[in-house]
Amino acid sequence: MPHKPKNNAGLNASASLSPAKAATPGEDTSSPIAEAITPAIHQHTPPHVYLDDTWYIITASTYQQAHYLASDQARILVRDKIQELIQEFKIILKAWVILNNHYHLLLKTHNGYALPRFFQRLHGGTSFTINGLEGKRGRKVWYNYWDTCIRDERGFWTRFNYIHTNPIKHGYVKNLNDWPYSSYHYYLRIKGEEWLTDLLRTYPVLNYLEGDDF
Ligand code: NI
Repeated sequence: MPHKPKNNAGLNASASLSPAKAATPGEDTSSPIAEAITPAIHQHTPPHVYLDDTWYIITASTYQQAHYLASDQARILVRDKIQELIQEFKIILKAWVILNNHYHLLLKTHNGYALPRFFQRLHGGTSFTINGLEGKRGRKVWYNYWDTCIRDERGFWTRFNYIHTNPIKHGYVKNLNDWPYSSYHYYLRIKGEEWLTDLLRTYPVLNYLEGDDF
């Protein structure tokens, strides 16, 4: 599997996180942050609602929530494919985490209609190899994905924290440091632990945010 240490931790986050933008949560003036607080809605069924230049949290699940991403190989494959495609689709990725049977992305796109194609490519491009790792050709790997539009600063940073604390929520680890497949390490490196801890304190994660399973 191709390793890309240069961008590993943050995937393409370096492109989206200039120090000035990150210094204060929500100072990213290029994002259309509205005042209205919209309750988090976990859409279990399509249609997806696409808006341009909008932040989304995306949750994508394996088929029947099977643990097809339980190996390092599979997780690295998905991570690297995400990295490749966000560049191709010019998506700004702010946070990500890959678990054993799903992943979460916090992203912004200038063209919401590109998202279905993005996930088609991501899932299509990884299914074959994941099945190959286990000698299971033709098996359905991915189920679906859900997008939730983020409309305010609190919603944004709560999702940011939600993603990074997800390995704890799912019982994989007790310490955020111990799960390598997220952007947590990237921010730990470039922003430091105090910055991350402060965000967690300011924007605590509500467990019901994206549903119990995810
Ligand atoms: Ni999750």
